[in-house]
Amino acid sequence: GHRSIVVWFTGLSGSGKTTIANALEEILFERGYHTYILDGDTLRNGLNNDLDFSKEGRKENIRRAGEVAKLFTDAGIVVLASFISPYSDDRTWVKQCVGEDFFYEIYVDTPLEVCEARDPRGLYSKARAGELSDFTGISAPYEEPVAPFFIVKTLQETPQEAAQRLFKELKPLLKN
Ligand code: GGZ
Repeated sequence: GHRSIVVWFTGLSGSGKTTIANALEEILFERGYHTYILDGDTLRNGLNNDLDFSKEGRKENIRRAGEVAKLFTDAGIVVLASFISPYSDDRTWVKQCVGEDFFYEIYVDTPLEVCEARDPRGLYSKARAGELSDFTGISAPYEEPVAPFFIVKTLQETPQEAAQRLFKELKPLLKN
């Protein structure tokens, strides 16, 4: 068996959170760890489809995500959570919810200009055109993590390299 922790990816839309979480899941799966991916986009299509992108909507989104993450760790599963989670106090809330020793914050630090240039779903251009309100980085804030466990500079390494480097850091923490 292994310890179950929450690996919490935070960063802008299009920063690469989901891609890195998926790459990490592959590494963990190959080594026999039990994992579950919790993703903002997925949760917002189901459990959280009643929530908007206001500060309050995001707070409730993150609160529920934190509670769900806790349930999975109780079940012995390593949770890989990807949420923009732009507000420090919401992230701190999750840390308290799952327990400080079980919460590892990963900052996917990709500059806004790069996310906007990638714009995989055309959301930035919609936000710039005023068709999407409260868009993180454009018309809503992103509060950078002050002391993240791990930082990924996506311009300096591939998602696979980042996931490998992250796995090396996490490995000792996953031991019982
Ligand atoms: C930010 C938005 C917005 C607004 C839709 N602001 O990159 P994506 O497209 O595929 O994933 C993003 C997702 C963000 O959901 P989260 O649950 O992670 O956000 S938060 O933690 O802040 O609650 C993005 C899409 O939803 N999206 N409108 N206005 N992202």
